[in-house]
Amino acid sequence: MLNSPICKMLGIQYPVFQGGMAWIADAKLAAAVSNAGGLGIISAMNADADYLRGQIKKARELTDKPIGVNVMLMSPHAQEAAQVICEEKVEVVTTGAGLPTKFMPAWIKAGVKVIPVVPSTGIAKMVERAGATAVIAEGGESGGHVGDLTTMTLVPQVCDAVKIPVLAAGGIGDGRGMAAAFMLGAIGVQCGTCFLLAKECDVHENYKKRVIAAKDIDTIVTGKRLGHPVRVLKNSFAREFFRMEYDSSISNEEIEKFGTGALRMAAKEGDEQKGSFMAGQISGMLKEEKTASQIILDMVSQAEQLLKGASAWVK
Ligand code: TUI
Repeated sequence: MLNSPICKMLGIQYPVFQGGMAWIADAKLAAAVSNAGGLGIISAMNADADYLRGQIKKARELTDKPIGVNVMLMSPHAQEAAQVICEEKVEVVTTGAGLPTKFMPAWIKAGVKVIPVVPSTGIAKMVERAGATAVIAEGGESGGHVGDLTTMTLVPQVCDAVKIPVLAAGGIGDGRGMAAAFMLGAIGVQCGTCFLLAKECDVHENYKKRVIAAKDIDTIVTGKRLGHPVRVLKNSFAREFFRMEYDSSISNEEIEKFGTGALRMAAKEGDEQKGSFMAGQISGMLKEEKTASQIILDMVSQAEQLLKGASAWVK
């Protein structure tokens, strides 16, 4: 059976984290993933303390397994989310879109394991020094906020740079990706896009339909000019955003305004024109809805087969 040190460290069965996708990763999805043996993660997104506390309490009713919370560090409510995480004694906090170091002493003091998402070796070393339990090295194949490096190049370099365990994210959607991540030195994976298609994921059905319909080349990175590049599915919103970025007569403020609320419009209203459908480059591989449990079991069993068979290459 596929097992790794992160399973024992966190008290989970399979080394699979579900990404804390804003407007999508709620208590229901996180509890389903944790019940399936992975680590379910609630997104604190841009919401206030009451929302997050409510989601944590709801998840606790749905599962007795460990859960995580993702703090999006660009959120104006990051500070209050950080405090709720301490008060509710969440087992794991993951962070994204910024440096979590100022929050880490309080989390560590409260017994919360801190596992930041990192886009580079420098940031990985910084959070290791600050007491991180592990890091998630996320390549630019992922959906949402992306760094510059690919998973293939980032993961082994982060593994060389730090002593703490490394999980891989970005472009991992089946057992092939998971086995490859282990070969690169990772001891687990985090997947976002494939959990969009979990039956327990209540994202709008148009979002799921778009991911299923997407081909390999159907994502694009927008937001580079604003300093927060975001990978999304191509649609009229994404094309217009991209065009505005290349028009020097349009100010950054106007572009920001154009993007405001677009993720919510995709995730909650399924607005195919004005919505921002964040999704990774593996969208083209995903063809059907499955339960969270089936997603994890299919991925893990395929990875096991591949890793067992890998010695066939060595004569
Ligand atoms: O955070 C993510 N993915 C996200 S956050 C998000 S919400 C959003 N909505 C609109 C615009 C921007 C964000 C959607 N998807 N993934 C983890 C991740 N973290 N990827 C890259 C990073 C990262 C980048 C820079 C982590 C640290 C970092 O530090 C350097 C710095 O300059 O802050």
